[in-house]
Amino acid sequence: MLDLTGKNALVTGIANNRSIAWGIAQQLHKAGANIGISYLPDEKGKMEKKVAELVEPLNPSVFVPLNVQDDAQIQSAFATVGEKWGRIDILIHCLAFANRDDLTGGFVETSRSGFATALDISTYSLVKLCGAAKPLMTQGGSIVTLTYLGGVRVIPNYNVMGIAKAGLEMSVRYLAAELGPQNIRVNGISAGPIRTLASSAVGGILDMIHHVEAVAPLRRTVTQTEVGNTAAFLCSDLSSGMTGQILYVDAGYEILGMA
Ligand code: 0WE
Repeated sequence: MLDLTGKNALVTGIANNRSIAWGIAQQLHKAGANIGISYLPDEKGKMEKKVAELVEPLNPSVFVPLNVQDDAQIQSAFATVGEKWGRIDILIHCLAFANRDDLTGGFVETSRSGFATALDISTYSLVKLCGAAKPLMTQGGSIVTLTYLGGVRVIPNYNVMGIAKAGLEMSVRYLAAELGPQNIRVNGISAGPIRTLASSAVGGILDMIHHVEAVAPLRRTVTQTEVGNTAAFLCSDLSSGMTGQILYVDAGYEILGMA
């Protein structure tokens, strides 16, 4: 059975109770994992307070600030993990960002700095976090990241995030190949559209959700809990033979060639 007892799991990317990372953290906790949480710090400490209150029921034994654009924060976060846990077994990467004006209008208008920002936060961060986690994954491990269909097909307005997700999915394969000999598995979940803080800021997201509800094989969207259960599977021994894969949790939408 799905059992994560005795496993130490660091979950990144929780912003509020709609975050996919929150759905994942809850399912890992339910399966018995020891939970660590990172949050994106702000000047006023509002995020720290908000995320701390939200995750309290999971009794996190690690709670660290982590802005992935800051190498010192990455080093410090994993130093804390090393001190508190001695070892990490599970890393959940649920991070993405592009400038809002790069998620609308012409892709050819994408600025050099906007392109770099999107790939730094959304793509390079996985590589960097894997590098930081590797010396602490002394008994093997499982790393799971979140991706989207816009990384393999054209989705209107996803633009530079599509390039970031394409790079992320290829990073999953290179990381899986490199870390496999240490029994560290790296996989991705390609989730269908879900209403979250990130997606709600996107114009037309409701129309996209209604489209999925109308045409996806299961005639609905997916929930954070369903993504969380797939993540728990990928972190458990039930998936011990799998690495380098992208699993679609999208109510079947990806198989369609025409609605
Ligand atoms: O990966 C994502 C969200 C990515 C995202 C969203 C935002 C909105 C607010 C990254 N950066 C930002 N920056 C902001 O300032 N998704 C899969 C959700 C999503 O985003 C879209 C989508 C879907 C679906 C953007 C355009 C079109 C569809």
